[in-house]
Amino acid sequence: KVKPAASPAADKPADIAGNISYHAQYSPHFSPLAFGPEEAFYATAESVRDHLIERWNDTYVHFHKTDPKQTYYLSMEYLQGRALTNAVGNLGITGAYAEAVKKFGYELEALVGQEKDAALGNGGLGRLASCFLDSMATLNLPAWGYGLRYRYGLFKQRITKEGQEEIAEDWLDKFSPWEIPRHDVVFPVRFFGHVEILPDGSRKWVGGEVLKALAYDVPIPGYKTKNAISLRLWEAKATAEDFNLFQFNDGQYESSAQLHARAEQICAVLYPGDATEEGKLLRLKQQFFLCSASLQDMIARFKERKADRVSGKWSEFPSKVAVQLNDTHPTLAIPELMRLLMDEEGLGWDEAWDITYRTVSYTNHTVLPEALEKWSQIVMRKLLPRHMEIIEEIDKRFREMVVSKHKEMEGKIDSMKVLDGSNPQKPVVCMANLCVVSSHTVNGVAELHSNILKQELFADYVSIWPNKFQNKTNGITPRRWLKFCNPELSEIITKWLKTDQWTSDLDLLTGLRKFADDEKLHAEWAAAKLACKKRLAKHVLDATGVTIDPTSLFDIQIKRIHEYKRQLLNILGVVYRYKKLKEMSAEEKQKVTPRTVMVGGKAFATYTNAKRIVKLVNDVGAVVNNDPEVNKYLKVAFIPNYNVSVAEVLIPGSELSQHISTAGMEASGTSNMKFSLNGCVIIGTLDGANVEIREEVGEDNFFLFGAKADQVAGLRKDRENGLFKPDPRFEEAKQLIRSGAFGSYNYEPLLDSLEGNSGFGRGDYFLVGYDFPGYIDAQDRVDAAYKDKKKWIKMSILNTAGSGKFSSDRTIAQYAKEIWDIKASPVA
Ligand code: DL6
Repeated sequence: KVKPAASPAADKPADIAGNISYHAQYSPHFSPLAFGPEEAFYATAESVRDHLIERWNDTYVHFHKTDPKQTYYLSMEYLQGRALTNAVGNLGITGAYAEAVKKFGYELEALVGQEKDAALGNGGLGRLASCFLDSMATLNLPAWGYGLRYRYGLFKQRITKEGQEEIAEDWLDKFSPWEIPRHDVVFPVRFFGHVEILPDGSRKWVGGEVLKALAYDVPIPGYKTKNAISLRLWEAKATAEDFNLFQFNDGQYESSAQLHARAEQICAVLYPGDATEEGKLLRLKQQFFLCSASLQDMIARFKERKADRVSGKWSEFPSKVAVQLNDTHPTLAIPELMRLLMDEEGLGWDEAWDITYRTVSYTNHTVLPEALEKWSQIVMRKLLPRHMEIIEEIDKRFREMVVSKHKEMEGKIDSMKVLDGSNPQKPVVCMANLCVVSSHTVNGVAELHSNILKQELFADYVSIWPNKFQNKTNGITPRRWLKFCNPELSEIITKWLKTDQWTSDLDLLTGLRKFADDEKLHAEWAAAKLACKKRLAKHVLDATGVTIDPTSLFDIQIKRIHEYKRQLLNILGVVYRYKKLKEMSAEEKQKVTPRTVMVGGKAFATYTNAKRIVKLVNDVGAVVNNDPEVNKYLKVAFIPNYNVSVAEVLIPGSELSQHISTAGMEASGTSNMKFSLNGCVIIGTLDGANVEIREEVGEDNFFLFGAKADQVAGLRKDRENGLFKPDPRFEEAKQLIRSGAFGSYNYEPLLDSLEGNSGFGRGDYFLVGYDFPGYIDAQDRVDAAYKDKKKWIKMSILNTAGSGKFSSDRTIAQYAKEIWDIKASPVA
């Protein structure tokens, strides 16, 4: 009944409704007879997209005219989640859209639930990239993200009797209303082939197969600004010329379109299994595809913005372009930029190297040896022969530089080399070393992590380049992670601070400290928390069938399942708690703090021990939840398919969250920041950003336990030498699992990993046994503190009040000033 309006709506609900109606009719993806919640979501999203496109176009034109230095963030992962709430929220049109969709009989929240998560990432690294985009746009920075448009996002996790099952996540099943296919932005990307030496001595990479990279742009709106930046995602394509019509007509359907099939594989999934040689090759292809397409695009834009750049002016490049490598996955940007500058643009090595070095910077996100990428030189040479030559030259020149300028470091060269041929059968390229040698700046993601980089992983380089290494403590966007996901608490904060400016100046939250004992605030705070807990309890019931009590303590651990993150420590603690409850008299139980433990996270499909942990949590839950003697005091729920949208429900409803990695192993963590911001108290080790969170919120408002990072190596040695004496409580917990109390599944390989070095045992590398007693004691302190409601609410308020430092606006402002040297450029 609403009159269609073709032009983008203003912020008037009637106009907006007209525009939604227009999209329902003229951007039809569905039968004209249907306008259910799904159709309404797509029409609404397309209407919002009109606003985004306007801003995004204006921002592009503005940057084109003003030609500022621009940053390009290269990342294999983005965990964008849903976009609708964020888009209307950042544009300041939530109320108008909520009213508009009412005209069609819908609540905006109901439509929001129709959207699929864009899960083009795996965990913290990908979500960090998405938070960074939000902050770049909000701070009006000339900055873009580049990534891959994976057909299937991170798998959907289903929990069955056997444990985790993985199902392809089809986020593009219908279509994504947020992306704009750019048929005008296409670049060739070559694989395989060989290097030819031309008569003038220059080199050229020829032959092999050439695919096309097609751009899809996702506009990223800033909060309360006219700027909208781009997340440009590449898709691989083959062309009509690659299609063999003769073979097709001859009935050879598969061979007629071989290149098309190979193109489809490139962006099929994020992190394809790499146990096979084919899998490894595909991953390397993906990485190169991202780097090559993105760099060609940057160079094209560099030229486009000033006519005289077509014929050179290359020395200007680093003052116009900054490239940030998000971990080592986009390392190939280094040799690719060198190749483009030398072989395509005709520069000599020295000039190309100077430009590359001044353009590229690298963020390290892990010190885990297995996560530090090493690529086979054989595979690299086959797939990227010219790049292998360039990497060899970089390695050679680096060694020569050390010998000539840092003689004292000559003996250390082995730890710094780019090419490692120590195993002649399997020579490798050390990607992190290539990044350090070729970047002007290297940063870690929390103070502790950056210190470990300087003192351990990259210590030898520090002697050569003392000023190359920086820290940039991670951050999270306060818009998605408080304002939009927790409207109840946000309103209270705005009311007590008498401003909503905290959403873009998060340090203002410290203003809550002076009300930390105010009873009125306590009552409002507790009511908001309870509302969020009820919403969460409904999610748990819908997703698992487990009923949980919103008055119990909500204790949450959500993150990728990994042995170093120690979900096993958590569940062993639960098993011990269960055992004690079983031994208690009815009177003793009356004194217990009822608790609901929730664990969520995905285990990588081939990571067997992580999958065993998922199974164990589920098995323990099945027994505990159905035990009438215990289930009033303890419930355990494994939350399936943890993703950004699920986190947006879980985090606001949390009271205690677990960040309990072995010290020194979690580079930063970012969910710890989200929890603390939402007034959740942390139980944790001195690891990653926990250290800084504890400093900010105050040590009385953080439950600390466990070994410190600098003790870990010694404790592992002690363990090896038989000097470790396990706490009886640790033994009791393991024994109860071994007794079959939680089913007959064979948990021996998991439990044995906590024992000595025999059998499956790896000598408890992650120190679960060492930290167990401290963990149980800390949990006892939690129980006691929770009984004192006043004390707990005060701790909760002080957590929120101390979270200002962890805004990604702060992090990105530091990158902009201290690494990229870029400045805000707002659209007028
Ligand atoms: O920096 C973002 C994020 C950190 O918060 C996590 O602590 C860290 O584990 C993660 N790193 C990675 C890289 N690979 N691994 N493991 O995902 O980065």
